[in-house]
Amino acid sequence: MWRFLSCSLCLFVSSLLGLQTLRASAEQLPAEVKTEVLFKPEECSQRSKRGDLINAHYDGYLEKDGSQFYCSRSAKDGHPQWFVLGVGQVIKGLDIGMMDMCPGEKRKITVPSELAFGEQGKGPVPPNATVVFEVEVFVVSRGPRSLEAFQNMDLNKDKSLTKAEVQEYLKLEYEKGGKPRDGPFYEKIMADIFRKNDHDGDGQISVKEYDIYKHDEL
Ligand SMILES: [Ca+2]
Ligand SMILES: [Ca+2]
Repeated sequence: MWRFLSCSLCLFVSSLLGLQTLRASAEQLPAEVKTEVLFKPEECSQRSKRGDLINAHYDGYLEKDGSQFYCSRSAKDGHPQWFVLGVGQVIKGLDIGMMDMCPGEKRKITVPSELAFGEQGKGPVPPNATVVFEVEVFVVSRGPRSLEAFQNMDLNKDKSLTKAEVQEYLKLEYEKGGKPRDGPFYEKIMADIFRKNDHDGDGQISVKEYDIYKHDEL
């Protein structure tokens, strides 16, 4: 009975306010990312935070009809994607919704258009579309974006990182996690990291190139 009453009250208030007013107030609400944990491993070795190097699959769907617009499982030969979390390498909604995830965890993340592809849309995503991502995280690699990590990686202390130096660091990270990998695996990661960070293409990541916090201070 109470539910019925409150519902009719709500309808009554809506009709009083009129649709225009409701729309205006909806626009004033800050856009929010909704996350739903689909699977969480019992053991959580590492929780993702800003600046971590993440390896994950993410499939994207339009909320309105559930149609799929992106699938990292089939795109780029189906390799999970590497990116640094929280710094604008993925859409803002994923930077927010993928915080505090464990390796092995799966989430459904619903992102309003303001934090996804906005008023323009992109490719198959129409303008002003709310999108839903199903993400699965494989690797959370701690703090490659801290100065401390840079100094640890920079073995010869010349304030520049070669592929060999970055690879050595990642190798240790994976071994710590009990998952040593083979050569081709690292080659792929190295290519990806250098494509994204070695802006002048000289084969080294300088301190300046490494500093990607600059474009997105939270
Ligand atoms: Ca160096
Ligand atoms: Ca460079």
